[in-house]
Amino acid sequence: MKIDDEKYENMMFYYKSALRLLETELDTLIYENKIKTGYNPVEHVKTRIKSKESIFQKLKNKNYEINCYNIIEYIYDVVGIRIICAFITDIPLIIDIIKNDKNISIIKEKDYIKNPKATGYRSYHLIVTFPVPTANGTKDIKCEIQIRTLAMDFWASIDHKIQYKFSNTIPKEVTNQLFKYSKNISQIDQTMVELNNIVNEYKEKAS
Ligand code: 0O2
Repeated sequence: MKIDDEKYENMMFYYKSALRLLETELDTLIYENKIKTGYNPVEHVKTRIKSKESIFQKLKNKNYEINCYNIIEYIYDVVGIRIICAFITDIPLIIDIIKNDKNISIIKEKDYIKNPKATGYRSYHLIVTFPVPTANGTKDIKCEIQIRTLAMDFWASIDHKIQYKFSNTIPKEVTNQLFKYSKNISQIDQTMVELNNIVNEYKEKAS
């Protein structure tokens, strides 16, 4: 089915606005938290708007007809924001910062750290809505925020490149190895927290 180009572009305008506004909101939250606590749990933030091809493919995979209504209703990650942190213990701090914000409404939470995906994928996902001002009042736009450590991001980025979208067509040996490395990365994440704690205790005693 063909989607009307003009209608699609009009709809995307609001998604692009939501991305800009939510990114600014997160910048402010991170800044204010640093002023309040003296600690910044965020390493960096990456953003993207999902491509038209990926949106259509995702609707097809979910067996939905390709139209604007179904995009708005069933695709949660047209706006994607990824927050990367150094330590696994930073993740709950970032979740709290977002949950305490009055403008962001959480509609779904997926804890792929407590319950990793069968591939080995680990990350914490928040599906949220963010209000975008329009002449007729505000429009609540769905956005996905992924929160993960540098190590989880390293694994997920490589997994995305080499297997995620074609996991059925690649040798089992590759999927098995990736799964194994995801476990290794999880252990490294734990060890980094322990090392950081040792250094912090050492600094405290020294001061
Ligand atoms: P892309 O290309 O990254 O955008 P649902 O929320 O149930 O309607 P959805 O959105 O498939 O369905 O949920 P899910 O499984 O939580 O996946 C959301 C996103 O998480 C994916 O978006 C990926 O970005 C990421 N993800 C999920 N599983 C994996 C995985 O095994 N490996 C990697 N590398 N990333 C994963 P997209 O649209 O599938 O892909």
